[in-house]
Amino acid sequence: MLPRRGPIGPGWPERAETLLTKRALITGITGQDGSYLAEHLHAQGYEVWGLIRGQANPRVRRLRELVADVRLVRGDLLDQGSLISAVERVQPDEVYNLAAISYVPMSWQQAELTGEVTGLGVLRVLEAIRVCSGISASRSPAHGQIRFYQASSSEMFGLVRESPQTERTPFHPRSPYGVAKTYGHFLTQNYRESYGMFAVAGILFNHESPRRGAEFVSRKVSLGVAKIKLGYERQLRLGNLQARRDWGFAGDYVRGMHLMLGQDKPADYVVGTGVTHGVQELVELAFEVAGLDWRDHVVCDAAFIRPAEVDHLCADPARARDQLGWEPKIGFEELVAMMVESDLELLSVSGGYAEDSFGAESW
Ligand code: NDP
Ligand code: GDR
Repeated sequence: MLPRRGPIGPGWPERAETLLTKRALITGITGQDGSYLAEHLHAQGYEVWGLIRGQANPRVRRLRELVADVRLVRGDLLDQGSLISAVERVQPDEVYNLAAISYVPMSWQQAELTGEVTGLGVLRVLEAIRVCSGISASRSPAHGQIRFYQASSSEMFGLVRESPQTERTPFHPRSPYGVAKTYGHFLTQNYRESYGMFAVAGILFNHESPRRGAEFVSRKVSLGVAKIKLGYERQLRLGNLQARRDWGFAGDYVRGMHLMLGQDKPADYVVGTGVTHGVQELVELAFEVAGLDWRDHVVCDAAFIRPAEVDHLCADPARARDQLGWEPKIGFEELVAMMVESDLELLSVSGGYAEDSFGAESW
């Protein structure tokens, strides 16, 4: 590894003995992707740090159970100073910005907060890196600069202009979340072009796992199926069953993030499977895995219909495949079965308790 360009603040000399170990700082470490990425980087020999917010964040305990070796630093995407302190403290080689308000329906209810965290939060992380690295319009980064990954989203395509979607497909976001992600995406490109920073955006399509938040449709369905199968519930209330998504496994997608930061030149990449399925197909399959018929249990509820829907997403991951050598390993059927089986086991052990605190009537 190339020597660091430092100094960026107090603590730099202490790093001399650890210069051969790469250090990653992950924002959003308590989320689905954060834990998978931490595991992956750890397996690659990285020292992994996670940014956590709040006084007593209950998700930290779960993170510790999943990834014991992660080191934690406090910070919030709403607080510029805290991000500068975190970058100074960790002195990372790579920063993965996964933190966001990521639940699309919530972005209509809390549009301003979504803009602040999911949109302006990207600016604050980039600024923390720029300031700590001493980069300015007249002073460009040297070798060993901090590399930055932004978690961009297929939601930016929204009302799609073409299918499948590539890195060149124009954006038409359909929610405050999609708009905020589009801002973060362009800003990442802008910092690359303005300051010569190694800043890349991965345009990731939907990816799921047993660690997925209970509010997203795949996990809501796998938990719902498990509750019905075990006799805790009789019904599952859902919104638009006609929407189509390109679903993959989160564990596969974090490999793509890491590969992007390992390239010689920074570029943006679409990451998805290239195969699309309907929400109804997901539902049918999930019930089938548990030996149930979805028609006996699923109720369509207008409360879950969005003000503006993204009807159809399908990735063209050719650039990721050709330039990164990235390919998904887990297919749709295997993913759905994995999630249902995991939730059956979870609820059997927990006596029906899961972290889906939203309740059936709410977004
Ligand atoms: P999650 O919703 O599971 O995790 C979001 C993370 O953001 C949590 O760790 C949360 O921490 C953190 N966070 C929220 N607000 C703040 C804040 N103000 N300051 C610091 N941290 C904050 O998301 P995923 O893991 O599923 O996704 C990771 C990223 O990838 C997100 O940016 C998402 O928008 C994007 N993405 C996800 C896709 C997917 O299919 N999963 C597809 C495309 C993009 P806390 O525990 O404190 O709430
Ligand atoms: P999405 O994921 O909005 O694509 O964003 P989500 O799983 O929430 O919705 C997918 C599709 O399912 C339809 N749907 C329902 N969705 C939810 N959550 N609950 C329901 O009851 C329900 N019924 C039908 C939705 O209308 C939608 O069409 C996810 C997030 O991870 C984002 O952060 C990420 O950027 C994108 O994926 C890519």
